Amino acid sequence: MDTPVPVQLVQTMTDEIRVTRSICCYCGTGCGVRIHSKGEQVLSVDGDMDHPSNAGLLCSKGMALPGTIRRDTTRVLHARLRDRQTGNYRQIDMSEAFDVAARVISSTVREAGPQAMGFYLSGQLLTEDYAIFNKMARVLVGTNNIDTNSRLCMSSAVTGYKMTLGADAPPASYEDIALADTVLIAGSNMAYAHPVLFRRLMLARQARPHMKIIVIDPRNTDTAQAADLHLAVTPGADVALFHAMLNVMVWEDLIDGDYIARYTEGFPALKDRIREFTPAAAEDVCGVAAADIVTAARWFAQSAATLSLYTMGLNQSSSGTAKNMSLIHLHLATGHIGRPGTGPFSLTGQPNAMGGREAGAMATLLPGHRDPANARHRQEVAALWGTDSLPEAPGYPAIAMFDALLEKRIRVLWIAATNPAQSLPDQARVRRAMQNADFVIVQEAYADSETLAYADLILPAATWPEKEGTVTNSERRISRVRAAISAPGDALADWKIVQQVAQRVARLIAPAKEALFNYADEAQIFAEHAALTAGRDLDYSAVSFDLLEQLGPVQWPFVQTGTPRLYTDHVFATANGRARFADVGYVAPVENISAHYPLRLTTGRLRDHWHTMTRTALSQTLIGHVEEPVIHLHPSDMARYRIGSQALVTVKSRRAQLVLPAQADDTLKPGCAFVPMHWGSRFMAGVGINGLTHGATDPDSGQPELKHCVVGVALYKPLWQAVAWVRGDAVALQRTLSGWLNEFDYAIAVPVATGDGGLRLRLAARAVPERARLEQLLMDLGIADTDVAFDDPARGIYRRVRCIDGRVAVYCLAGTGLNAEDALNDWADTGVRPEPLLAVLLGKSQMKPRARIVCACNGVTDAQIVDGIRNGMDLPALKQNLNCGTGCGSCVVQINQMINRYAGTEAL
Ligand SMILES: Nc1nc2c(c(=O)[nH]1)N[C@H]1C(S)=C(S)[C@@H](COP(=O)(O)OP(=O)(O)OC[C@H]3O[C@@H](n4cnc5c(=O)[nH]c(N)nc54)[C@H](O)[C@@H]3O)O[C@H]1N2
Ligand SMILES: Nc1nc2c(c(=O)[nH]1)N[C@H]1C(S)=C(S)[C@@H](COP(=O)(O)OP(=O)(O)OC[C@H]3O[C@@H](n4cnc5c(=O)[nH]c(N)nc54)[C@H](O)[C@@H]3O)O[C@H]1N2
Ligand code: SF4
Ligand SMILES: [Mo]
Repeated sequence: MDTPVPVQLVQTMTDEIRVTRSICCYCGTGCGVRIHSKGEQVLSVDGDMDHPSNAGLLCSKGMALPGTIRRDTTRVLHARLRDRQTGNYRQIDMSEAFDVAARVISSTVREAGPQAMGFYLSGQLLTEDYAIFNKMARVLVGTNNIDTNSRLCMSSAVTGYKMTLGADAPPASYEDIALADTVLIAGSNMAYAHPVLFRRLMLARQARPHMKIIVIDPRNTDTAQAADLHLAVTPGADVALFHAMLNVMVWEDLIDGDYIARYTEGFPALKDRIREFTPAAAEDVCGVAAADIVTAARWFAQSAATLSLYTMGLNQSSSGTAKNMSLIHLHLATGHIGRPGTGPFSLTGQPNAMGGREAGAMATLLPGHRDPANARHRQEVAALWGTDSLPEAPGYPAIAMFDALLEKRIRVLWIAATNPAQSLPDQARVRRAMQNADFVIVQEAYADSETLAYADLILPAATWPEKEGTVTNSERRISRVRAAISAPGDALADWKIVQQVAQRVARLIAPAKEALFNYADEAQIFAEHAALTAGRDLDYSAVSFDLLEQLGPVQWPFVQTGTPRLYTDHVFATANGRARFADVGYVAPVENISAHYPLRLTTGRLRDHWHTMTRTALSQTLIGHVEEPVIHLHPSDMARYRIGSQALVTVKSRRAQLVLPAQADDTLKPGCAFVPMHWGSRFMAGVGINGLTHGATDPDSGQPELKHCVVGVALYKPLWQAVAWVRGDAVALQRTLSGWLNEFDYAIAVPVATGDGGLRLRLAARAVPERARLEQLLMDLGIADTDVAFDDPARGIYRRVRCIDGRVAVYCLAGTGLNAEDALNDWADTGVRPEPLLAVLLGKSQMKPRARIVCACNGVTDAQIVDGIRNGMDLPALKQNLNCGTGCGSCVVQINQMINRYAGTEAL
């Protein structure tokens, strides 16, 4: 007889803590992580000491990953189909969902032709996901209409590399950061967007005190504050600046004539072109002092090894390709390439934007860095994919794809792992396009993405840490992503969803092709993909899942070993082996300032949020760094337009307007404004920041100018305002209250990091809202009738609080008597003790400003740190006493800024 297994033992087995080595799912640094999990729960994440890209380091977002993994309704758990008539969704099982998708796609192809179908994907898919999507689009549907959000991100870097060096390949490695003598950082806020690389840079400088850091950014960011030289360029004017640097190098004979003669072509024409870009002439265009341009040129040219790191400040521009090329020129002219510590190193944004470029899952690319306009390339790929030919008609890049959708040239769009209802520019147009579509499929992992509202069919996707596959990071390093837990509900890995739909489409329109999608697992897809790189610049046909298991992450090209550095023989990837100087001129941004739109608005990232926040808004530790969207304005502009700190302003562009609180920020150039990209229509009235931006693109890369549009600001004078706070699950509360946002000129609903958490709602209007609506709002807040109420409904005044078990559970302060500051600086100890709150509601006490989290890892607030500084603590003392800055270290720059500002001051 079998001995029964003791229950205790079974439990220990399933409760065992497993450690899974994988990769962080956020930025293109591609840090190795170790996921500690138990059953289906991720307990914690730490840095993988053995991963060469981060050697154990992680930033605040990486550390906070466990808080973003929930298996509840924050996830898309099941497929849902919309009834076109009623607009209602019905849950369906996965096989019905696959059938529906297959029927829609095959009938569209049959009736309207392959060009009526479009795929809009993401730099956050794994290489295997891309590979199968790409094969489905080109082989089965027969269209090149496949593009990704990398069009908004890396496409100018791709064209910049191809047009100068001949191939889309960042030539340097992270180890070069520690070997450089001059580091030029252009249009990159690494301290926020690539924090682990920034840490590596700071450590490198400690070890090499002579290292010079130059930062080119219109804002004096945390990154710029660490620089030896900050060039506050006028937004959009980088080409003029780089040309002027080259002008200085030529004039002062700092170029490497021998290098130029032996390894490059095209220099004479460029040399003629840059003659007029004297530092004095450039000063007017790019707003950087001529003397600083000269210094930057000398530091760049005269150092033994110069490395450039650059990102969206260059790429997201109508002259993004020219910006990339004119920076690469500086490397070619001085020979700072192909040696340790040198090179033009474009940092990738998303975790697998590189993989997408390698897999060729974009309208302008084919697998293995091939070109869909090249007949030989098409033939090579067709042969390897086991089909006769690939489509010739050019596909639409992202912006044009949504235009085509608007104009019904594309009828059906399949969207995966991106949230275009927030991240694409000119939202009004994008949203109209999706509304206009015959059918939209949205394959999504998280339940609150704005784009889901436009879906006819919702497909539940697995996400990190539920997926297996590979990613390639900025330094061309291919790493394995491994699943630590299973996917919740019906969610499936993206490639499995595509496989199921593709096989069904094949059965309906091309039965012979069904077998082309017979993959047993990720390793097989990878093997086919890797074979497509054979003989190409990126060749990693020798890499397999087995090899990655043996060797760990490797850098391409990988023939016998990986390649840390490209072009060490100075033979470039062009037809004749010579790198090319391109004769590019300076072209100003598409929009120019005018009397109505006197400010240049730029947009970008914050340290602790990721894009449209579907994940980071779920983490209690991440939401505290910056809780709400504001518009940053220079103090001189605030004075000019008579805007007080925290006052609400109307921000108006040629397309839309938005009401936001203004925040004085002297890190901006006068005449410039900044709004973070993260908050969309889920969190605020309107459609978010991309209502304001425009869709004009770079002519070579098709990348939109997300970093520049012109706006006007005017004080918004609310007649009526409200601030409310509700304790409870922020996601659930948000869903209940989000319907209210568009009833007001200004409205936000954001999760709260401090105190009891919950949700904060702020509203403003120019008239007192209707009484019935306000009373309905009190109902939705759960304070329709309370013991304590100070109301004057005629004036829209409602001061309500409800306490449960001696703690505040919800309050609302609404009325005409509030000034903006009262409403914006709401209660510090949210929900803890009722008495002081009651005093505030009665108007007998002032509100205290809220504390803000500085150190996300250990939850240390600005108030605590300022207190410590005022008590004489320096950085080591603060670390020791408060524990701040001792986790991932992402906040150390900010703490140092606070020390500079508050040391020796006293509390008022
Ligand atoms: N915390 C966090 N990190 C991220 C992300 C995130 O969402 N959150 N996203 C990832 C992704 S996909 C990307 S693409 C990267 C982006 O990384 P970054 O490009 O570093 O981030 P941004 O904040 O978009 O823009 C960088 C800087 O460009 C500056 N800039 C604006 N206009 C100009 C200009 O004309 N010239 C120059 N020289 N500079 C200009 C802005 O002031 C800003 O400081 O970050 C990645 N990492
Ligand atoms: N104004 C302005 N706009 C910008 C930018 C800017 O600087 N300024 N930057 C641009 C840039 S560089 C970028 S990269 C884009 C980013 O823009 P988006 O790609 O729209 O941003 P994310 O929020 O990362 O969207 C990813 C989506 O995929 C979902 N998801 C997560 N994991 C998975 C998965 O495994 N499978 C599937 N199917 N779904 C998943 C997430 O919940 C989320 O909804 O924004 C661009 N837009
Ligand atoms: S730097 Fe931070 S966000 Fe980027 S991969 Fe590393 S841990 Fe993740
Ligand atoms: Mo990006």
